[in-house]
Amino acid sequence: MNTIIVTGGAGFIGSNFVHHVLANTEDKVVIIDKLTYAGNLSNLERAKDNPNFVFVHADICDRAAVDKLFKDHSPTHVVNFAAESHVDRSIDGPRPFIETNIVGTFELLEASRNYVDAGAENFRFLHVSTDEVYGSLGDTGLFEETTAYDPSSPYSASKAAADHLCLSYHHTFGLDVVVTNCSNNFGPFHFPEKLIPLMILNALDGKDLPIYGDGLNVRDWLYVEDHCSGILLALLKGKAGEKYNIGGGNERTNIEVVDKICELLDQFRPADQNEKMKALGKASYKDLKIFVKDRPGHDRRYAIDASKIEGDLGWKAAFGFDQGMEATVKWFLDNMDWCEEVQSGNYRRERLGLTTNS
Ligand code: NAD
Ligand code: TDX
Repeated sequence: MNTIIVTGGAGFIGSNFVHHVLANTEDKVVIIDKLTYAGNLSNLERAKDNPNFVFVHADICDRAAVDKLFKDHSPTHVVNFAAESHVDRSIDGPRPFIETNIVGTFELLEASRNYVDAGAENFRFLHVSTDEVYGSLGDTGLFEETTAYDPSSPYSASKAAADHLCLSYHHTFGLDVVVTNCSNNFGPFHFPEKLIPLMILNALDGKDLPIYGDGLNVRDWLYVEDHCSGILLALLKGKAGEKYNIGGGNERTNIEVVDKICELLDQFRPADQNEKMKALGKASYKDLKIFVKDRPGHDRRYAIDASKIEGDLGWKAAFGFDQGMEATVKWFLDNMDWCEEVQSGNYRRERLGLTTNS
């Protein structure tokens, strides 16, 4: 049986990964999470009585806490999700991105190196990263594992730095490290600052659906469950020192994504059954779309070539875009209590990430 330390396990993808591991393996998961605005224990409610589940409230930058975690649980694996993850927030305030994404990853790597030096065997460190490290594509081409890094935002620059640090620990110290770079995820427990959940919740409230710039920026969307299966496969079967790109081949413009959400809401919660829409006199959620000032430094297009993880490890996405979107919209409609709860801090779906000169 493996013992997997999952950093950031109370966030969006981390919590989905915890549920995926508990449902598909006999392994034990030990979560370390600082519970920032993006971390919510309610994401883990379903797992809390599982004997293979342990939660530790701590910061990955706190080396003493990380060392204690290794000592207490003797992990076979670490999967590092913990991060500041929102590009717009990295424009408003980059410092926490440097601290958690770079320094926090460094502390985890140092703790791992000492742990292995002290005699731990068959230990692996998997770092969860993003396609944003590769920068922006033009109209054609795909990101491959060998594509040069060219990050645009403080967020993607901090993730790029962490990726380099992780792989340097493999090359220099022989630590067993794997890095995965995934495209945009969506699904249950997605924090409502991000495009898809923000649009679902604003639409249901009869609020504007703010599309940045001309709305033609392209993202390659992947249902979160498919990302989790890719990470688990890379963790158990990937080759040390390798990078694996993960993506669904679902390129969509932001306008297409928002239109899809509106179509699903028009079907599942028609405007004439929504008091807020009735009060506005609007017949379709599409009537709420507005174009707003663009994100500073907005990357135009991301698209992943996932042929390496497909060919070498046999990974395949199980969910198509439409299928994943339907499941996601239904999940949000069925979990409005969760939506209320995670927004009970000081975030009210306001516009983030505009610089003074933008
Ligand atoms: P998220 O913001 O929803 O969750 C981040 C989690 O990390 C939260 O639970 C938070 O409390 C925790 N955390 C933050 N700082 C911490 C610290 N110092 N110590 C311990 N815990 C801390 O993020 P997400 O969308 O679930 O992303 C998870 C990882 O996947 C990130 O590394 C992100 O870069 C990467 N990623 C995300 C996407 C995406 O579409 N969301 C795509 C590719 C890669
Ligand atoms: O209100 C909005 N309007 C809008 O047009 C928001 C919040 C976003 N957008 C646009 C910006 C992007 O082109 O939608 C697209 C997606 O935006 P985000 O949801 O903020 O995601 P993105 O910036 O693409 O980054 C996401 O995918 C890669 C995650 O947040 C990262 O953590 C991950 O690394």
